Amino acid sequence: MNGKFIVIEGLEGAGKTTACKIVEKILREHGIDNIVFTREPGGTPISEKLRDLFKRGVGQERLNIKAELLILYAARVQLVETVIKPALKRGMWVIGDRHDLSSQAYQGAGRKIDPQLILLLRNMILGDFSPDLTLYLDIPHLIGLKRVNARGELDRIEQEVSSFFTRTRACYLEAAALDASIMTIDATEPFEKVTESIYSCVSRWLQQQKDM
Ligand code: Z5A
Repeated sequence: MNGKFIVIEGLEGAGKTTACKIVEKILREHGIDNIVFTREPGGTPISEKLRDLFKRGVGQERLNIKAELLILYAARVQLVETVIKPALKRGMWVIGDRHDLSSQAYQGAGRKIDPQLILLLRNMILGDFSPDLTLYLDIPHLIGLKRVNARGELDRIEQEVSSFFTRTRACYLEAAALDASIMTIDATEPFEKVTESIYSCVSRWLQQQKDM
């Protein structure tokens, strides 16, 4: 099989980091060892600088929401063009901790940025590039927050109000309902159950890829 791009999405604390490791384990069990990991925003030296700018801002200056969106797309295109596409071309498999759907959900629904603007940016910057499979780990914001609460200082997004995350989650669920390449996993379940669901989704999908 040629390399594929598998993305893990979800609100914070959904268990994305854990899910990336489970997907890696499944791929290795299927004899796929040429795996690259990415995270967004970030994943290249320039994109990591942009991540820091996005997460922390600069001093007291308020980051305009359209500037925020552009920072995210700058980081994304740098990662896609210099890491993801070259890796896929070499036949590697890429496991991404977040990708473009995060911008649709957080900036589009959460920040209420005009969907036309996001679509325009998406089309101009990414064209028809998209993940082969997305696992969306669904969790209510407050449950996810409880899991990550111990981490300390909150970043700009983590300081948002509950309604922001309610809109963000609704956007994820709507996207998953409309797009067969996005599979929803109930991330409120205990580890063992979530692991089982990921195994079942990814194994089924891998079989479909082999049959194609
Ligand atoms: N963002 C955006 O706005 N627009 C964009 O386009 C992009 C991103 C790409 C990135 O932050 C922020 O950027 C993010 C969206 C925004 N902000 N928010 N919110 P990040 O990379 O620093 O953080 P994150 O992406 O939200 O990930 P996270 O907070 O690290 O969560 P996670 O990776 O999903 O969770 P985890 O680390 O795997 O697990 C968290 C804890 O829960 C950990 O202690 C686990 O042991 C525990 N856990 C995991 N699964 C379970 C289960 N099943 N039961 C119990 N406990 C569990």
